[in-house]
Amino acid sequence: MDCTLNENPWRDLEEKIRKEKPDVVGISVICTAFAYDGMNAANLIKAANPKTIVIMGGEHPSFMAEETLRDCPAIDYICVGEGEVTLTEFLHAIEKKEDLSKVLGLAYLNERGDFVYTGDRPFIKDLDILPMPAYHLAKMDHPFVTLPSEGKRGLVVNFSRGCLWDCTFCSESAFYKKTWRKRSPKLIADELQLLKENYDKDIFYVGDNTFNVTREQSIGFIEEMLNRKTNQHFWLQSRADLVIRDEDLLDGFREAGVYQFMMGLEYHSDSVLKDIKKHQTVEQAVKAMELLKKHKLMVMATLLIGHWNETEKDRNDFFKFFGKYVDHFGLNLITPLPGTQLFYQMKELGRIKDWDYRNYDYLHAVMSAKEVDDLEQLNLIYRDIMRRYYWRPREMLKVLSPNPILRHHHRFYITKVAFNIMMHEIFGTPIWVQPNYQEYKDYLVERGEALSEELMTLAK
Ligand code: B12
Ligand code: SF4
Repeated sequence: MDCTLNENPWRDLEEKIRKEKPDVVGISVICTAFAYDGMNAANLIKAANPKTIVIMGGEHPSFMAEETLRDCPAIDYICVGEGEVTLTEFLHAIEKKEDLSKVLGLAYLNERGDFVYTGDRPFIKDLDILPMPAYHLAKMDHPFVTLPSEGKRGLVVNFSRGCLWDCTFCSESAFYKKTWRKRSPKLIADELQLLKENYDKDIFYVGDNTFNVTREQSIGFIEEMLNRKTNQHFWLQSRADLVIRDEDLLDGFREAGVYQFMMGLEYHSDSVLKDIKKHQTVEQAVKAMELLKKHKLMVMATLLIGHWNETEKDRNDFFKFFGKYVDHFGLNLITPLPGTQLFYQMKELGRIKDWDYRNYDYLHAVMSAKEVDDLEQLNLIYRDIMRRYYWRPREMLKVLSPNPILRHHHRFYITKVAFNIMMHEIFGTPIWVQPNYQEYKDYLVERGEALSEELMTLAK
């Protein structure tokens, strides 16, 4: 059950638990920003059926296992790391009433309240042993499952895990301990073909952190897609240095259906890139952007502002630099996600000013910068850059672009994002809230639960 797609996120979950009385429920927390909602879900499940065993997984609970278990007693176990084998062994052990301390990758509090970690679960060596995702169980045509591309509903797919680099802010690299594994191109193509034939899906955001770590993988993908002729379209993620290395493959990528590369270019100065251990230079960023344009591929850059030494001049230069090159502007505020090197560095330096994990979504400042101590001021700076970017005549004209992807993307961002920011600033309306979103405390009120003010604050 993807609760983010429920018409009534909490009520539908509670009704399902009451009706089905499951022995075990697994909760997935894919983002730190969702940590409290995961905990709220655990509380609700226990309230609806106290006998249900709750196990939680995902990056955030893996990194913060003890804190999460102590903050939320409704969570019985945490799966630390990759889930498939651990969950299977866990369920067998529960069924046979075996000793759970023998199941690697589990964290829990024992009867005395001590934190227990059973040890690292080795990564699955060959991702090809995993079956095809159970798409028939998912709400494939739900209106919120959407990416603004060609006016059609896209889908996120995932064909590899991890990354070989170690950027200080990256939770993925920390979670997969700087390793990279992938599905074979044949299985990737089988999955894409199934998505085309059974669900009419032909536009994808490939969630792999770094798609073309090896040339062999890229060549295999290109060949498979050219052979299958499924006429599907992809937006891939990569690094500037790998795009440069694979220049000879860029036409092949385009012919295989790739329309855009998203690269983590982060900033326009080598000193910041060095500081965040990007292992990449501004010169490489420019070259990669030029090559992509030369080969008629769109450029999306994910960018980070809010660095400690950043000045107003830096931000203006940043805006000018990236405003010149990119088709899609992925602006983020640098965030010390738990588990990352940045988190431990910033914690030690005392620079983290906001510990409310709901704000750890790259869209809210949680650390101050040397010249801007006030987080709200940094949030305003962020929104101002976004608004300035999209309100430029050059960007506005993209809503009429002959390129359907660019046209739809910009229509979406200008009407939904830039307009939303403007309304927020004038009338204080909320920004980017999915229509069905309900805060847990509002659900508790709806349910008729009178909580004390103190508990209400805790019910994040
Ligand atoms: C798909 C995706 C999305 C989709 C989510 C759709 C959905 N409803 O699932 C969309 C596009 C909506 C999205 C949005 C956002 N995302 Co996103 N997204 C991803 C992406 C690309 C893939 C996630 C995934 O499915 N991975 C594959 C599975 C196999 O890996 P996994 O989730 O880690 O799960 C494994 C283990 O963790 C464990 N496990 C996980 N859950 C459980 C549960 C149990 C019970 C058990 C036993 C084990 C277990 O087992 C799994 C298999 O081994 C990741 C990047 C990535 N490559 O992982 C980013 C990522 C998760 N997203 C991220 C972020 C920040 C966001 C946003 C906040 C961005 C924003 N500013 O808006 C929003 C959040 C909005 C939201 N509503 O969730 C970050 C999270 C970083 C962090 N640590 O907080 C990631 C890691 C990308 C990144 N590097 O920045 N995202
Ligand atoms: S290159 Fe991207 S995925 Fe790899 S460690 Fe850096 S930020 Fe993470």
